[in-house]
Amino acid sequence: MNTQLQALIFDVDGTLADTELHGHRVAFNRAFAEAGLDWDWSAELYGKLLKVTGGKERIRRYLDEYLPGFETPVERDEFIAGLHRAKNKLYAELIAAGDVPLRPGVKRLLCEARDAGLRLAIATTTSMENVEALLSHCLDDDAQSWFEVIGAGDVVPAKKPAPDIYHYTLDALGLPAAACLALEDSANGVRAAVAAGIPTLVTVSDYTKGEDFTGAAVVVDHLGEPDAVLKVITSAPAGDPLKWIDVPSLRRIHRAALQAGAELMDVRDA
Ligand code: XBP
Ligand code: MG
Repeated sequence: MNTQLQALIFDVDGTLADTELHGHRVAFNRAFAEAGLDWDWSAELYGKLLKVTGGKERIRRYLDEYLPGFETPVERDEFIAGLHRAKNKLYAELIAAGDVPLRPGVKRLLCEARDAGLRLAIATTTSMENVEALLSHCLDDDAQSWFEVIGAGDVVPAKKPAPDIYHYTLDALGLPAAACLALEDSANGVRAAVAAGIPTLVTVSDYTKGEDFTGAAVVVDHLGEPDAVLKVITSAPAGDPLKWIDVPSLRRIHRAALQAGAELMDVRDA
């Protein structure tokens, strides 16, 4: 099997940009206010709700856990879907207003990867319209076309930490897991990518630092830039210290992850 690195699969929220605190959370609260609800998701409460992936699923969990007696004015699924639609519209406005920039190193790495002939894909829990808004406003008008596959939202029934969205993306790329590298920011994302057998690099975000990233090939604070070097949190591959993530360092991380996986299998087989 050709296990050279051929494609990068990016998560969106928390990885391409810190979208949660000043993006999705604010948009949820505005949607609640527009609907005449006095719900207010503080930064702290939102951190707890983020353990549930998917905006609709998050609203449902809030109702179940925090407002068990709440009677929805229309049927529950319809009520949740309506709030979620409104939230995504407001989210797109926040993105268009420039409230959520890309994380350090993201644009540089995407451009370098394209120049090096690596294939690009996205595997995310968030809705397709949110991906489109982020890519076109923060990256480039035609940035959607940079990604051969965009696996998003409800295209699979089970969201992260289930591996389904990664299986969907691998199938669409026509590549084995070992030929790809996933970039994630959360424990739920790592569980999904690792369960699909994909070596995974983590850039932690404010909401996810301290989570359990077992199975990740390397955990760093961000992708880094020549003038803003990254910090390795765990598991740097042997060799020169990582300063910023570029294509050669991705190849090195990918090789080391495959080798570590093979050694683990040898130990298990022995
Ligand atoms: C993060 C999520 C999403 C977003 C909100 O996805 O869990 O639910 O918080 O987006 P990822 P939606 O890290 O996989 O990109 O409201 O569209 O779900
Ligand atoms: Mg994420």
